[in-house]
Amino acid sequence: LAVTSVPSAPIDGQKPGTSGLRKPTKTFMKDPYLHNFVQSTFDALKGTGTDVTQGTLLIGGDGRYFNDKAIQIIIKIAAANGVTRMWVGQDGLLSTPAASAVIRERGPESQKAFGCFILTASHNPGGPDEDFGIKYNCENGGPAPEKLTNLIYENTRTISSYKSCEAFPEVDVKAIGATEVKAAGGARSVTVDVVSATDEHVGLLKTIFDFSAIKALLAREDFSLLYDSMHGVQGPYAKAVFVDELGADPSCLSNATPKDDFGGGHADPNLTYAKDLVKAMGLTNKGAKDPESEGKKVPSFGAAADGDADRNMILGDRFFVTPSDSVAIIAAQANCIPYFKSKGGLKGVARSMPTSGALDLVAKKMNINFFETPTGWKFFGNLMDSKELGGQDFSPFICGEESFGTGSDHVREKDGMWAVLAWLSILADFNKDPAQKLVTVEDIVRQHWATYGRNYYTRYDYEGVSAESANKMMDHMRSHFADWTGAEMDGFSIAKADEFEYKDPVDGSIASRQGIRILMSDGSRVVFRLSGTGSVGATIRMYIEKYEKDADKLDQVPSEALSGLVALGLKLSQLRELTGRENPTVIT
Ligand code: VG1
Ligand code: CO
Repeated sequence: LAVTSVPSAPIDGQKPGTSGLRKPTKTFMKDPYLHNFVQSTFDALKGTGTDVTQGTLLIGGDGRYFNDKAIQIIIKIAAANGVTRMWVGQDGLLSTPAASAVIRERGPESQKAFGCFILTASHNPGGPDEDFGIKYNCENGGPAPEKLTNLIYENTRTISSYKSCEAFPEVDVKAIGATEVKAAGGARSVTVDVVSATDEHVGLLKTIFDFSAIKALLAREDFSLLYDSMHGVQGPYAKAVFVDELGADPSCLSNATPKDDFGGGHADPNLTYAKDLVKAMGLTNKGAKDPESEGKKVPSFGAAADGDADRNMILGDRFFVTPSDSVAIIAAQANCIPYFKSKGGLKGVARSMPTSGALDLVAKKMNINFFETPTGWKFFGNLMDSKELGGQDFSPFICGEESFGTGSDHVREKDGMWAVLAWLSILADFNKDPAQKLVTVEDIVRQHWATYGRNYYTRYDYEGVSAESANKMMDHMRSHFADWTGAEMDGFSIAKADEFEYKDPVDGSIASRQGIRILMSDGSRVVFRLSGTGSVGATIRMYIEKYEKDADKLDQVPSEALSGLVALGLKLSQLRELTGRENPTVIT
């Protein structure tokens, strides 16, 4: 356990974004890129009073290329920084929600995890020529707050050396069990324990949902399921939940073996990238019924996860559920889930600003607490922990984002498996009587629209734009807020144009420049943001929403219902002129 202090120097651009630091894998593989970031995190933890010699450090990742090597590097640096106990997910794996669950659930008080390094670039592709990433989660199981990530970044700009126990033996992450290394003279010992990647998470889910009710649904003759893990980390969890716990046939799982390049695919569960699943469910990549599926039998329920398994896509038989609708429907039906029912019903909900207002309508009707936060899961954590932080109790709590992220306060991350089990619970509740015709995903969504109205929604992503032109476009809009506010344009009346700023109601911190909003007087919106998860250049996101209450207008094709607003957004932003990009890379 001899500690070496290895000279180092600052490397530019190590600022964590929406969810951790993501860069090309090759950048991460070049020493001391990872070392600097990990050491800077330890220095930031010491600076904020976390005693890393107590408790446990958790380490795991989504299995992408360099996952295995990165783990060994982190173990050596952690041991040198005084960490005495580490847990590593078996095979080096931990999904993002499972990491959150392990931090919160595993071990006696004296061993509880103080934090976790999760090795993932989430939905970004993996492999030697793609992306790698790292994020740090705190003892509440949630992503490090901006306070901490800013401090980590400051440290990366002044670092002059990192510490490492270079002689620490390679840990075999395949086999469950502990490796203990004693310092010469026995003054100190460090234990690295390879632990199950799935036990805590699956155990926690079993306390939330009625597994026997879901089992009964899966046993129905007229019900079938297809779950696509997209070769990300979800495979082992999907097997543990659906096959081992719920007794489903393994054939309902596709791409369930984690691969370090996600099988060459783009492990992002949306209509464009989850194309095999979308096709199998009888849909086109625009979410419309695929004429080729006419007369064919397709599964009643389909779902997919991203690389680190915190995202989810929900599909019915030839039917796409938008993520914004999904979170609203789960909230409206929360009492189908024992976790919420047993706590006296849902008490609070939140969505990120660009997510549609469908959830707002549910909160209003249920008369519960509602919050609109900036993009990224870290902002939900304070609301969930409000009571512990001396504020109000908003638990039980549900939140979601338009980017296929949904979850609750059972952990402090979005949780792809949770969302799927939530939908299966709702379906199970609607289909208790095996003699009755199956109530489908589509039936449930249409019923929701009939009650609340429909929030037509779409997101246009322009990937790989130059940072300069993207910033120019944002600045161009900023300079026009005043003349747009109150203007009538192309049949729309603009009530307000501004830039979203969030004051955290729990700790009072302010997050500014969180997206440009052009709000119409009828409640429709066009929102612009620059992505904080890319690894090179800039990605522009344009979010479009239109609310429709008229019962005769609930069945429009979204792209048609939204075309006027899309045109207005492109015109006002001058996106085409300023970036030279005619069409988006992805539409979700
Ligand atoms: C994107 C999504 C955001 C999500 C984030 C992390 O961020 O828009 O809603 O929380 O990814 O998800 P951005 O800054 O690129 O828009 V994940 O599954 O990549 O951790
Ligand atoms: Co993810």
